[in-house]
Amino acid sequence: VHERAPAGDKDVIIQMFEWNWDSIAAECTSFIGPAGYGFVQASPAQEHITGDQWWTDYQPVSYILTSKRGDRAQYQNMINTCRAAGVGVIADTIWNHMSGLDSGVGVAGSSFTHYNYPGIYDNSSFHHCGLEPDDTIVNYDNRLEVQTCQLDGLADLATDTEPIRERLAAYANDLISLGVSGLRLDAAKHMAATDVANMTSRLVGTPYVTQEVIWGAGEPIQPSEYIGIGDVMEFRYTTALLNSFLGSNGANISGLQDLDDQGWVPGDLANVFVADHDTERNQGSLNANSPSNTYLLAHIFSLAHPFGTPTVLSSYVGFTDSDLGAPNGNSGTCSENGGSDGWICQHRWTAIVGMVGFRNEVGAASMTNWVSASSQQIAFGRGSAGFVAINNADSTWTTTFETSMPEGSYCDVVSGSSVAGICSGYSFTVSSDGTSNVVVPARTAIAIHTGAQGSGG
Ligand code: AAO
Repeated sequence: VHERAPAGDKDVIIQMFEWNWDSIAAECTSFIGPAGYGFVQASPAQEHITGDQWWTDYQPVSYILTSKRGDRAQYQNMINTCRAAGVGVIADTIWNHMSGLDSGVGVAGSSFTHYNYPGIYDNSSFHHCGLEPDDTIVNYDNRLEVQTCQLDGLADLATDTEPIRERLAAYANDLISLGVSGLRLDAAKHMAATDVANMTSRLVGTPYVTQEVIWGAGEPIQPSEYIGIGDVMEFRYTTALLNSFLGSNGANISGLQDLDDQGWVPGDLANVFVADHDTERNQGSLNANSPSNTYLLAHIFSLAHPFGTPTVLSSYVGFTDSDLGAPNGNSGTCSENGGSDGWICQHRWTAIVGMVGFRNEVGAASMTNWVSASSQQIAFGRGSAGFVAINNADSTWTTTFETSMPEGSYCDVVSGSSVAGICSGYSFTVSSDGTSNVVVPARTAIAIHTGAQGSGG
């Protein structure tokens, strides 16, 4: 079992999709650390195929730590700088496969062919499943095919054999030796859970582990098979937020109270997210183009609800193009409350930063005072430390909420923050009986917590 941040105690991860190492380092110091995030998940570090598309990263060709985003020294500097700002780095790692190309030269100069990576792997290092004409996965209802054929034609490493297990554990341990705090295991579903467990048992220390195992209807491979290893990315949560906030497929946000009840992986082993880099592209989730503020409201929900360890995707515009690589030479840039130069900088949005503060303040406090005024209006508290109301309807929600919070005047952290006791956004009072009279405009939310007291605004 691997390390994880205690619930609510600086446990929020930002997926810094495609940000280069120098820009992540700078952002850790100037913003991410002070804002109270726990971790940044950086794009893959190992040498990959050349090309302008973002997905070149997911076709590794060697274990040299040189990618589009920087070299080994820059990666080390990013880890050191982020750690000094109180932020751990999670490495996105690829254990399942190598490239899908017939031949080429990687970004660090390594020559390769589909099944030959000189000095590392040869033809015998790969599964050749023989179940499909070109060995590429077609049928997700066949466990053996999913785990021994090729995902998108990517050369499938024989993770059931000793040399491969040894090589991949050495790769992960190299990253750990540089100081990474955790690992994302890309395409974990395409490796047998016993293979993954064997390799993680060889890791030095107890890094946080989150595994990409996409649940699919009727598929034999289940996310639950992987929970003994570490966290699992719970895509059913992502789908539920998509449907609930859009009011599609009969779902509504009033159905999101008890998420331990849904047959998903347990909350303390679930890594949850409104969107990741795949789903923002393939309509598998809400994204920054979603209507009626639903993308932001879903983030507020995700950071307020106790279920799971949340990841916030920070990405760039143009994700509707499935190939487009990152802007500005992969150098992430933000303005005060958002992005610039093509970057969106979701992690800087006022409401998201405010809710990270909320989450850190409420910690492991359980949900209290759940109320749902209609199918698209919910509110709940977190112990006596915080209270949130989300109005995902097209009409104003005016009511007297019962909170469990102490009497006081609090800043709404969705619209602003508390600066020396003055609220830069709205403020709300809680009276001695815990009630608060609140007006929540259509398609907005309000959130207050004991760490942001103040008045005015
Ligand atoms: C590129 C080219 C390809 C070319 C290949 C080789 O695009 O045309 O063949 O190179 O030369 C990324 C890109 C790929 C890219 C690849 C390598 O997305 O386009 O290929 O880099 O450069 C499956 C896997 C999952 C994987 C996902 C994309 O299970 O692990 O496909 N995600 C990760 C990364 C991803 C990356 C890779 C893996 C590869 O996050 O960025 O690919 O390293 C169902 C199945 C899922 C399956 C999806 C998509 O999901 O259950 O297992 O994911 O289909 O095939 C609902 C359903 C759910 C369904 C989902 C589909 O949610 O409930 O069952 O919809 O959206």
